[in-house]
Amino acid sequence: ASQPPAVLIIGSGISGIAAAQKLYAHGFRNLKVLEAKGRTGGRIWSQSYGKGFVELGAQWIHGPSPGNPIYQLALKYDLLDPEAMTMENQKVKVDGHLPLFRISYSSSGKIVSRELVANITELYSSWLEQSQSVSQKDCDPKASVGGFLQQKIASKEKDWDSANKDMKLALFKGLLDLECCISGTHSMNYVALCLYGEYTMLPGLDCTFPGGFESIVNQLKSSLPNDTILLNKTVKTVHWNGTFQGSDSQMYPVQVQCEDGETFEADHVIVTVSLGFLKEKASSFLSPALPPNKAQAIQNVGFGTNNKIILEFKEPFWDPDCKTIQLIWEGESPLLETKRNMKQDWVKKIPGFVVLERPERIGHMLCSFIAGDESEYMETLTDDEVLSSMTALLRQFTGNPELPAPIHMFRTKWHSEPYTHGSYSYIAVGASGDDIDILAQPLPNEGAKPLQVLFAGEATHRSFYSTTHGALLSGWREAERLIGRYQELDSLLNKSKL
Ligand code: 6YU
Repeated sequence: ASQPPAVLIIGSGISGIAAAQKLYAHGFRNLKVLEAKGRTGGRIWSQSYGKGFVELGAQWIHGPSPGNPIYQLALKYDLLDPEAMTMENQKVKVDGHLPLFRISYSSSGKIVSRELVANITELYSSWLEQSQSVSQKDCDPKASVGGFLQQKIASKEKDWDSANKDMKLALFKGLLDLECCISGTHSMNYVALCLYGEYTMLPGLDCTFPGGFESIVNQLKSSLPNDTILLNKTVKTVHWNGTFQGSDSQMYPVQVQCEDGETFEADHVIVTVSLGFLKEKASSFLSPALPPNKAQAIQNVGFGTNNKIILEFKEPFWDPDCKTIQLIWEGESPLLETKRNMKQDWVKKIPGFVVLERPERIGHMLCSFIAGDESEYMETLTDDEVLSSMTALLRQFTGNPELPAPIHMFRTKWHSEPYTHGSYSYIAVGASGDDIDILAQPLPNEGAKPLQVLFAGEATHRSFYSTTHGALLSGWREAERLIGRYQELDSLLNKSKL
C-alpha cells in the first residue's frame, strides 16, 4: 500500500491550525504542526486576566455576518454573547465608516464640540469611501490613500474660517492616525490608492469573544490528536526540490531543518509564517531560494506595526455609556510633514482609546492603538517610561493634573516579536493585487513532485488580508489544494485499475 502523504505545517496561528483541522478531517493522518513559540494562536493571543481576557492581538470579528467564516465557526461552537448573534447585528452595514468618538479631548485639556467632531468625521468617512471606490483603470499606480485624502482636505481648507481651521486640521490628522492603526502602516501615504477597494468589508457590527479570541483556535485544535502540534520548534530552513531519506527509510522531496538541529521530512510543507518574518528571513528560510517573482512580491506587499497599550484604572473617569475617547493634538495637521522628536512626541501618534467591554470581569480598562515608527519606538521604552507618558497624556487631555495613574498596564511589542515582526499586511504603493496571489502560489506548481511548499497566512488572501477570517480561509485554501491533488491521484489510480 502507498504511504499516506507526510504534511508539515509551519506555524500554529489560525491559518496553520485551520489547514491542519481540514486536512485531518479529510483523512490526512501523517500531519505535524511546528510552532516556534511556546503557545499556539500566533497573532490571536488572549491573555487571561481577572475573570476574563485581554486581547493582545486580534480583538474583533470584522463583519460578523454569514460571509465571515470566523463568525460562522463562533456560532457553531457557541462562543459569542447573544447580542452578537442577532440578525439585526449581522445586517448593520458599516462600510468602513468610523464610529463617532463618544468624547473628544484636545491637547489643551478641553472637550471639543460634538457637532464639529461629527461634521469632520462625516466628511472624512465620505472621502474614505471614495478612496475605496477609485476605478483601477484611471488610477495613477503611485497614488496613495493618504495623498488622496490630503488633496480633499486641502481643497476644503480654503473655505474654512480661521476660527476653527486649526482644530479641523488637527481632527483630520487624528483620523488619519487612526486609519494607520486600522491599515497597520506608518503613514497612509504608503497605502496604494488604486487597490484600496480590493479589501472587502463584510456587513455586521464588529463583536468580541467573551471567552477570548483564542477560544476559536482552541476549538479547531481540539479536533487534532494531542501530538500533532510541536511547540518550541523553530524552523530554520525548508529544503525543497531534493531527495531526503526519512526515519521510515522512505524518500521525500522536502526536509525541514529546525533551529535545535532536528529535521523532518515531508511530501508537502504549508508555510504560514507572517509576511514580516518572510521579509526578514526569506533568503535563508527556503533552499533553493524563492523564485524572483515571489521574492519581489514579499518585498512589495506592505507589513507594518500596530500596537496596543492597555491601561487599567481603579475607577473609571469616563461615563458608563462611553465606548471611545478621542485625543486631538492641537497644532497638528495632515498637510504638514511631521518630523518627530521621538522621545518627546511618540505619544502624539495615539488617536484615542477604546473602553474595553466586560469591566466586571477584567476591571476598568482603556485600550489605545499606536501605529508605525512611533509604535516601534514605544517598544524600545521600559514599562515605567510608557506608563508615565500615558499618565501624563491623560492628565493633559482631561485637564485634570490629579487624575489617578493606571493601576496596571499591558502593552504589545509586535515589531520585536521575532516570529511576527510587525502586525499585519497592507497593499503598499508599488505593489499590485497580483503580488498577493503570487505570495499564495505553491512551489513547484507542476512537474513530477508538485506542491512541495504551499503558502498560507493573512497576507496571502487577496480580499481579506490583515484579518483572522482571511488567515483562516487561506489555511483552508491550501488544505483543499492538497485534498484536491490526492483526489485527482486517487481517481487516476482507480481508472487505471478498471
Ligand atoms: C481580526 C482584529 N486586530 C490587532 C493586532 C494584531 C493583529 N488582527 P500568525 O502570525 O497568527 O501565525 C503564524 C505562526 O507562525 C505564529 O504562531 C508564529 O509564532 C509561527 N512562526 C513564525 N515563524 C516560525 C518559524 N520559523 N518556525 C515555526 N513557527 C514559526 N484581525 O480579524 N480582527 O480585531 C484584529 C489585530 C494588534 C497584531 C490583528 C486582527 C490580525 C490577525 O490577528 C491576523 O491577521 C491573524 O491572526 C494572522 O494569522 P496567521 O495564521 O496568518 O499568522 C480598507 C482597508 C484596510 C485593510 N485593513 C483592515 C483592518 C483589519 C485588521 N484589523 C486589525 C485590528 C485589530 C485590533
